[in-house]
Amino acid sequence: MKKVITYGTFDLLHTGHINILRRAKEFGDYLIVAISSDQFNALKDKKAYYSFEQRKAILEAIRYVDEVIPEHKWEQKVEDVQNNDVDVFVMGDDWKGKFDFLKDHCEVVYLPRTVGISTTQIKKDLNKANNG
Ligand code: C2G
Repeated sequence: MKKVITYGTFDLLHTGHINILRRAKEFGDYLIVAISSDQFNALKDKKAYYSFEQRKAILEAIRYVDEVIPEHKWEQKVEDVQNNDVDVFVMGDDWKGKFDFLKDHCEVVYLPRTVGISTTQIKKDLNKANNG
């Protein structure tokens, strides 16, 4: 069984997230998603609208996702790849090059981001709509 892993916050789920999850799954048979804990989001200077538990439940409902694990720190990727026998690591290309150290342990793939959508933009648009 070919196993794929990807990481992210996946807050306010949108088609950009769905696109990368669908394409990541195409690289294997089993997709693990490591989603950022609320504490780790703080390290990324991100405040998710949905809690970790909510984001985990939402991701587990997606047909492309086979397993959801927590992401607590930047440094856990090598052990995640080893402990889960991962063959392919996939991330959006806004991260291009940042995780090449994983090439010693698995295939590393950066996929083009979906243009024109982001959680940050959704929040901005909603604030504008509500505040006139
Ligand atoms: N993404 C995408 N297209 C978008 C928005 C996001 O392809 N329009 C991808 C990102 O490139 C990333 C994944 O969706 O691969 C999740 O995005 P975020 O939730 O913003 O994750 P991020 O904050 O980049 O966290 O250790 C890695 C970090 O946890 C990644």
